[in-house]
Amino acid sequence: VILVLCVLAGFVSARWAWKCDGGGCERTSSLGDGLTVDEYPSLELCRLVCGSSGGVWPIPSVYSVLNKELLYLDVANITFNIKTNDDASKAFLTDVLSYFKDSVGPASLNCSETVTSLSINVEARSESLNLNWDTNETYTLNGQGSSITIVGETVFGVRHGLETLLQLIVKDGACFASISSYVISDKPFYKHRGLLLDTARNYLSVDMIKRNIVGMAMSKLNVLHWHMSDSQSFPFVSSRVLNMSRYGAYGDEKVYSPEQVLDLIRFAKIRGVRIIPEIDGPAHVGNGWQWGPEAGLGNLVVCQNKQPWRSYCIQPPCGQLNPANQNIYEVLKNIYNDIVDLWKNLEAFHMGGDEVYIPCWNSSSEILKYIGNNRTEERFLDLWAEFQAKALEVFDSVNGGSSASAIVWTSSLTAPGVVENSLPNDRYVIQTWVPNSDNLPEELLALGYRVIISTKDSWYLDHGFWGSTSYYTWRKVYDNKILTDDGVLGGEVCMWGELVDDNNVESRVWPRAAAAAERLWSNPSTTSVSAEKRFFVQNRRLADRGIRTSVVTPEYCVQNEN
Ligand code: CP6
Repeated sequence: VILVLCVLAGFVSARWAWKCDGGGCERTSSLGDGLTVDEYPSLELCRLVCGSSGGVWPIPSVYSVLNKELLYLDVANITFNIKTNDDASKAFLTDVLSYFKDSVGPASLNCSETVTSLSINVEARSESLNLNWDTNETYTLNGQGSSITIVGETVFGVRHGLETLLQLIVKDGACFASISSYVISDKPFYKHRGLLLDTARNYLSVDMIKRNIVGMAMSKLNVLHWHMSDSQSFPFVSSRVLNMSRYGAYGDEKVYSPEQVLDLIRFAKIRGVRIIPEIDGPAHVGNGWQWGPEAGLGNLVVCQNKQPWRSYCIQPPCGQLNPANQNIYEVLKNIYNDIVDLWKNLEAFHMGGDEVYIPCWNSSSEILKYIGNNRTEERFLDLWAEFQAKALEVFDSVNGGSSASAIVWTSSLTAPGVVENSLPNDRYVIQTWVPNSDNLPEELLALGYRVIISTKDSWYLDHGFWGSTSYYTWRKVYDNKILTDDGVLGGEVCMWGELVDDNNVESRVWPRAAAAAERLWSNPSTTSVSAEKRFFVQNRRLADRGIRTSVVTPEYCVQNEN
């Protein structure tokens, strides 16, 4: 009976074979009695052997196959050897390796192939545990039969190597397989490879943020830009200014406590992701700031909820900080202090600085009194620049005097002709969100600013809020080639939160953020056309890890070459 079952099982798996025809993987139509040469039992295995760069996403700089013969692995028995110069790096890599073990999949169930046990040797050459724009993320990955060696300049490079290795260990029914011998050497094109999540328009649970961080780690994205606050809500629990979340959160549970923030920072770091927090201002504020008068601090915010909103802001509900009231800086200082306490080594901080609407300030008698009779646009821009300078000064005062980079969005304050006199180019990094047709990024680079690019016509994942129905497909995201100037730190795809919450955010972010990830890590000269098959594989990996990623094509196109 057992013999009959085995023959049947062989028969069935043969039906579902994929054939490597040199250029790609084709579903075989033959009902055979087992696999012939160049036939593989699963599409994933076929792509590993036959597809470009083993199906690895983002595509590595160098990928050479020395022996493509399959090797079946006993993933329950992996020996790890960690080589570092210090205990902290060793402890960090121990955490990364346990992430690796948890991610490789359930230990081999009942694999009928002969399995080899794996020995994974990892080495981080330098001692730095800081993840920032100077971090060297280079790695080499050398697979020689059952022995795998990953060498990175830093632990973060090693981590990327392990992420690549995860993609090269492919599940095949009850077995895990890899190819026998290969060498990969890899490094990122851009230093800053980000995803913006907005938890102010709608609350996202800590678990949901973590799920997105896992997707980021899988695609070697390294910055989670956390847009924590906006005019609608202030969910961050500031221990020094508890009123912010008391007045500003959507509910008692819809907050991020200090413990949760610490947990997220740590969770992200193990996955090679640094979280850059954004407390937006002086515009995009409101909820959370309304307690000033009761506390004897005066009006901290002006135009809050003022109608008709189009006269006072760009998006309702209106609200802008009141720069005539010096108490706002003491409150900001306390909020920043809590942020600095949690983040410790905060080397980049996002100050927002977007979409200040001058008519709001111009409608406040308090502010008009403060600025005197000169009510020109230049005077209001000066007031705004004064806000940025004072906010940065209080930030510096609590950040141990270290000069972290301050990131701001492009706005009328960052226009050439204004920006040079408002924001020193050695302190500010400017995040551009103009369409590709606009040459503002070039102009800012010429003025000596470093920039992060979030192209509005390709990298805004929230499209729809402004009434358009066009959908930003993964191809459009992938094909958005950004400037390659040294001053371009990289880019971010933005998931603004007006129309997403825990129910749909994952499927709007994924797999498009993975498309941006390859643009930012590999920056291939080719387009999405040649990346398509690997991209489909990556999307399956995301789904296999439990991420509710969107499907981007009929499965037919995933299974067939043409
Ligand atoms: N929220 C904040 C937003 C946007 C910005 N800042 C935004 C503007 C235009 C589009 C999408 C998003 N929702 N705080 C601009 C940086 Cl099309």
